[in-house]
Amino acid sequence: MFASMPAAVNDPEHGFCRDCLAPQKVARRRCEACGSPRVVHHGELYSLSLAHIDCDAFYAAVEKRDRPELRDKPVIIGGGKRGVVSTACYIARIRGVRSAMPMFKALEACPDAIVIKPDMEKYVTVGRQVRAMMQALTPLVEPISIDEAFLDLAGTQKLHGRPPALVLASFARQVEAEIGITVSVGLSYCKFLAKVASDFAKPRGFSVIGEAEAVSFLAGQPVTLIWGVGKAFAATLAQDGIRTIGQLQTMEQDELMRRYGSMGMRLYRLSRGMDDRQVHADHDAKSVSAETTFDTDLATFEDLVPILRALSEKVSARLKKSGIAGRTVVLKLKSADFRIRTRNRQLPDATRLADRIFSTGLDLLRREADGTRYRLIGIGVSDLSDDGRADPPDLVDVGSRKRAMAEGAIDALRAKFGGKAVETGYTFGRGSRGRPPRSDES
Ligand code: TTP
Ligand code: MG
Ligand code: MG
Repeated sequence: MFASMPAAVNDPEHGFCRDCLAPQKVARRRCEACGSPRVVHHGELYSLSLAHIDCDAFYAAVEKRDRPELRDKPVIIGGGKRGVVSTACYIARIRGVRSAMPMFKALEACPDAIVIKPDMEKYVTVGRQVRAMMQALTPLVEPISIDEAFLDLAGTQKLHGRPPALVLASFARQVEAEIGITVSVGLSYCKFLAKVASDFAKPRGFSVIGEAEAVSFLAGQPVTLIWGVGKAFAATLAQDGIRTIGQLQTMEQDELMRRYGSMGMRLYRLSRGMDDRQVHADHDAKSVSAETTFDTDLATFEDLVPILRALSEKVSARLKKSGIAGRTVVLKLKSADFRIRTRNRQLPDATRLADRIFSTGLDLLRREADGTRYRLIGIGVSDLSDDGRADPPDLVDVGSRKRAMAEGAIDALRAKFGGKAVETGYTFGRGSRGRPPRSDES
């Protein structure tokens, strides 16, 4: 039926129902066929093909699926050593609970919440199932994190017999029916706005941002909507009197670049809805790491620490250079008898900071420094993503923000004077014992 739709369906009257998928001939609030209020109308509905899909309250949704008695209760996933909220269901969010909030604060806001410790293995499995379903729609699926991905559906209409918008709505229904969690879909012409759109009407959302309204839509939005504009950068912009994307739209490219360097270019382009980044399928590097083999085996924690520090800095430098960040820190050790040990830990947020990579690696190393003689150590991060949301100011660990700022300053000095200009306590004067003589990196 849909394959025979005329190509020029960029007609605001056209739409469909997200519940029964029936086409809508006129713009009404309820579906002509089933009466559902979940109808979508948009002038570019059948010409847009770049989507971002993100699962709603992902960890909490998986737990609710497995414990239906929790369906109408406020549920928080989190706890553990750091005592922060990983995620909260939408009922708990209405009461003020947010990701990364210290647990005691979350429970102040919502004392009757049910707190569940994360079961990462389960979430990874569900994340993979959702991803496999996405890959059945198009080979161009670019995962961004455990619960979200970009999809490029251009040219798939013939295969599916219907335009991308309908394929996506049908996908959302299928995930609900087969996996038992919900997703939100953003449909646009570029990655930036597809992601903005998927975030716009959560949960169970389906938002469309077309080329026609991109600039006017963006004009009224805060600068923090732009990829890479976190709290700190937003504060810098606010000092310069810039709060909305509309203000950026009135500024010249030269001025933005003069003021904010490479970020200025991003502000210039994204504020105008210009984003030509392609969707890359998932076969690129899955992790960034560095490792080194020693001349003679090392067994003590003290000997291994400075090497770990140097390697963490190497990994961090590469992440920063590529504009990516990783959420899982992986420590690798090879013992004198060639047995490989890998230990990993997931962080609450992706990082690209040497300090975070190192301190997490250090925690992991402590347990492995048990007298075993090692011939190799490596550190890396996986679960890679764009660095836009990496390293937010840490609510619990007030020191970490200062360290992040210090690391930014060190990076700037290194950029100016070369890599060796600044050395931190651990790598400085590491002497002759902690020598990484050969550096065989992966
Ligand atoms: P998100 O997609 O950012 O959040 P969410 O799926 O919980 O909620 P939303 O409906 O707004 O998309 O993150 C996916 C999962 O990653 C989330 O369920 C838990 C985990 N996570 C953390 O552990 N810590 C964090 O600070 C955030 C933001 C997410
Ligand atoms: Mg999500
Ligand atoms: Mg997500």
